[in-house]
Amino acid sequence: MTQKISLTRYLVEQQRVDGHIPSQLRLLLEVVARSCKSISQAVNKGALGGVLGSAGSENVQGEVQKKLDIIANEVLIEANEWGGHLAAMASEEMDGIYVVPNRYPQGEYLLLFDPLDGSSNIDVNVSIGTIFSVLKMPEDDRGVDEGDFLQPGSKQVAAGYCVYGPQTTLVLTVGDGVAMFTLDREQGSFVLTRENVQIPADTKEFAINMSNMRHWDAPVRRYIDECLQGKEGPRGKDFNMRWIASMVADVHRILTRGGIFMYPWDKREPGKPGKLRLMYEANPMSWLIEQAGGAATNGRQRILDIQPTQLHERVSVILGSRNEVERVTSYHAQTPA
Ligand code: P6P
Repeated sequence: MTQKISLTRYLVEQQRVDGHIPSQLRLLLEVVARSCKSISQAVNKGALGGVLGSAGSENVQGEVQKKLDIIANEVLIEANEWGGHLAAMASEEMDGIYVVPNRYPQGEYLLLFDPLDGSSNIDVNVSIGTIFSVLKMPEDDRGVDEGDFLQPGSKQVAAGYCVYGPQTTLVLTVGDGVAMFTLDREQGSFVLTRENVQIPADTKEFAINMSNMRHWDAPVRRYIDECLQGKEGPRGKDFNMRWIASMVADVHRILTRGGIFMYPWDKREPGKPGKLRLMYEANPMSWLIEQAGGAATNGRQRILDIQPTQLHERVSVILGSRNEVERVTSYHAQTPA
């Protein structure tokens, strides 16, 4: 029987063999994984745990907060603030950064997260997830502030998500490929179930919210129109469509079997570059996708090269199977910005 490799053993071996993970980063990732286990348990209780429905408040994005959004955020803050590995945290659910209180030692890492992505799906029992990104504090000795977080996605030292679906699966990269760990509820530990994940360069499956079609820019309209024409059209093959309205679940499908995910700019709110957030949704997901051989752009630029100017800034996202993302990006290049 093949031996089960736990997340802890995987991280220790990455630290020992590849020197890839300093001990403080290993500690951080284990604490995040433990937090995801706690969030999974809260999510799985559903109505029995009195955790469904809205909390009656709004987040910085002006979105109604679900009770589980707040619970997940609190779990991540409380689990990570005392360990000495972090200087500060940032969350979709908090307006400003959360600096580790003086009563705890400060570390050299910055943790960013969307504590519960896809929360509109909570009450209808559809997969949701936690997305996280890890940066290092810039090398200088002054105190931590929001500006320290404003680093391009290429500076991430770790990124991942945990999807709370039929299985609870943690997906992680530290820059040496993508590994997947499934929660063994009997043992209470994450077990390695896939490593060196690779996305097929081509696909027949696209993910986009089709109800926004009339609002899209021409390059996106062209790409989707060609997919919809199927075998008889310029692509010469039929396409399938999926849209779970939970980025974690859509990205997990793409990492598992390929595909292209698109949340492009649209003219409903022309002043906004897109709906999804750069720092704690697009950047971690884009790194995972690239580490698995895929591509991720905003239509015109590699997402990981974008220099952020605001903590909660939004971005247009096109990611997944490399040849498809390059096709959509080429259509944008043929159209003046
Ligand atoms: P729409 C969830 O709220 C989210 O941020 C992503 O997880 C998801 O891909 C997208 O928004 C869904 O947006 O407009 O289709 O509801």
